[in-house]
Amino acid sequence: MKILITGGAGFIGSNFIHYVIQKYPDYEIINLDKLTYAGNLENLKEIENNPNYHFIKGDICDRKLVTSIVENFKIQVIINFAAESHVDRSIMGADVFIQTNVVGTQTLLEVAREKKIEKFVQISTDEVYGSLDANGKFKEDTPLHPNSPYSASKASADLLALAYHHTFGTPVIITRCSNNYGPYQFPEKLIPLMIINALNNKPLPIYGDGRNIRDWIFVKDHCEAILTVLENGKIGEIYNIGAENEKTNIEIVKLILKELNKDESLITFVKDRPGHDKRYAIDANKIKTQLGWKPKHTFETALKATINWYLENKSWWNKIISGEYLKYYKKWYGER
Ligand code: NAD
Ligand code: TDX
Repeated sequence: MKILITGGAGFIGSNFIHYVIQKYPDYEIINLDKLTYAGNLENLKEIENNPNYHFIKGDICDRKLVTSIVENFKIQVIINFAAESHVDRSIMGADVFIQTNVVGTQTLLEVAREKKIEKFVQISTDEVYGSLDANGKFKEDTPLHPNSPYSASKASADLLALAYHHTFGTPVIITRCSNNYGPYQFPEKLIPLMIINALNNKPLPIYGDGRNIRDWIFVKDHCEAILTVLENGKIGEIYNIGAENEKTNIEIVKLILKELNKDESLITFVKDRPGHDKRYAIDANKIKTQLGWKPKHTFETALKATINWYLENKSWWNKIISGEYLKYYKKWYGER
């Protein structure tokens, strides 16, 4: 199998590449990544010399480049992880989100159509469904109601993917997963940000009252679900992915502090995120019953493993939390 993975130098993409290379050493993987602030080739250091792995620096919006990769490597499958992925950054400036998440996805779909790709997996998110109150869960047929520029751009990409399937028969499958955590996650997202701030004895900024709820899944379970969908998913279908693990943000932060033996006085309540979604919860029964996938990790053990990973990889994140990150951090949190 020859797979084009876009955004493979980011958090989930790099975890996915490690997972697939280990499981199927004979698969050929081509990683196309623009290396934005979120892309990091260190995530893939251990496999960079693997003869079945190829990295190409480039933009998914570059149709000529994508076409030449598909032709030269005889690509059969595209898995599109590439995206601008942080809600707060989409609030600070949405342009690049529309460019990469919407125009970029459409560019890939166009090449997939033209070159008759065998499968196109669009990695989407539960955020396209919007926000829940205390009851209910997102199902695949829950109406789309994205609330942030980020989620609106991801919902747009989903609609384009479905339209390409409907109109041209492009073999699209969409996955919509809940909040991920694990190794290599960029420390702008809740869990790594809180681990690193706690380790540096810096304030832990909690938006609003800390009672917003997210449904957490370990990244390796997400990767396994994506591979399951790639292998057994039905063309034209959407699959929700989640691990039935709802937690308030304040619960998460307290767990991290406890694990690191740090004082709760580090917790600082700050101005809320504008348009902050209250609750996400995934109903993953379709992938469980139809494709036989289920998560293997419990939150307690996988959170501990994640914290240990950040403890053991200080040089990885120390390099990140300077430069662009510092500018972003000062601007966003300075205003709260
Ligand atoms: P990330 O921000 O860590 O990584 C994104 C990667 O895409 C980076 O390597 C970046 O360099 C690359 N990229 C950005 N723009 C590009 C472009 N124009 N061309 C080529 N490469 C480009 O994101 P992530 O958290 O790994 O998320 C991966 C995918 O999964 C995204 O599509 C996201 O919407 C989705 N998702 C994420 C989560 C989560 O909790 N992180 C949950 C559900 C779905
Ligand atoms: O400093 C913070 N303080 C805080 O209270 C940060 C960064 C976050 N939060 C809150 C906001 C959310 O309620 O924590 C929760 C999680 O925030 P993020 O890590 O930014 O994730 P979220 O906004 O839920 O979106 C994530 O899940 C779905 C990913 O970033 C998306 O890429 C994915 O699609």
